[in-house]
Amino acid sequence: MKRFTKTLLSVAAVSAVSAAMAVSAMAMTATYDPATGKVTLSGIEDTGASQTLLILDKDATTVAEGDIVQIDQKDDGTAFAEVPVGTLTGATYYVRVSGTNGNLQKTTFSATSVQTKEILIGNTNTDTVVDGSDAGQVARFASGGSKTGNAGKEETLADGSGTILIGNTNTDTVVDGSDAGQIARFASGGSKTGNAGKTAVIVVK
Ligand SMILES: [Ca+2]
Ligand SMILES: [Ca+2]
Repeated sequence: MKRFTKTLLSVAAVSAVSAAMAVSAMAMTATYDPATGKVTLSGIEDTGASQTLLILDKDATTVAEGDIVQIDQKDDGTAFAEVPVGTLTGATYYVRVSGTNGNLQKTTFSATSVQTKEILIGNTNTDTVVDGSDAGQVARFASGGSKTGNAGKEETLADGSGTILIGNTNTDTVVDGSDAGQIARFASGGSKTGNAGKTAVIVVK
C-alpha cells in the first residue's frame, strides 16, 4: 500500500474521486473502531487494478486538502479492507473509493462511539472498594500533602452531562475535607451523605 501525504492532493486519482461521486454505487459500508483507530470497509465492488481511497470529514463536492482525514492508494488489484486513521473526534466521516475501472463507491461512518467505564464515586485509589484509604487520599489532596491516587482528577461523564472530580462526593466544585469525611463515613458504615459508593460512567481517555 502506498500512503500519500496530504501535500500530494493534486494527483489525478484524487480529482476523479472528488468530481464523479454522483454516479457511485452504494453497496460499500464502513465501521470505525475507536479503540484501534481503524476503519473497516466491506461490500466493496471490484475497482480494477488500482484503487484510491479518501476519508473526508465533510461530504465535499470538491475536495480540499483540509477535508482529508486519510488518503491511500493500492495498485495490487485488491480492495481496501482496513484503513488506519487514528483518533477521530468528529461525528460523521465520508469514505470514497475510486478504481481504475471507473467504479466509484462511497459510504459514511460514525465516530461518535467512545469507550466508557463505570467507577465508584469516592474510590480514588482505583481498587474495587470505597474505604478508609480513599478517605485518606482525599484528605491529603485537600490539605496539599503528598498526592497519591486520582483525587482531584477531572473525568468526563459518558452521558454528556459534564465532568466529575474524582473524590468529590458531595457534588460541589472542589475536593476537600468534606468529601474525605463523607468517604470515611461511607467506609465505616455510618450515616451516608453525598455520593460516596455510588457509581458513575466516565469516558476512557
Ligand atoms: Ca478504594
Ligand atoms: Ca466536594
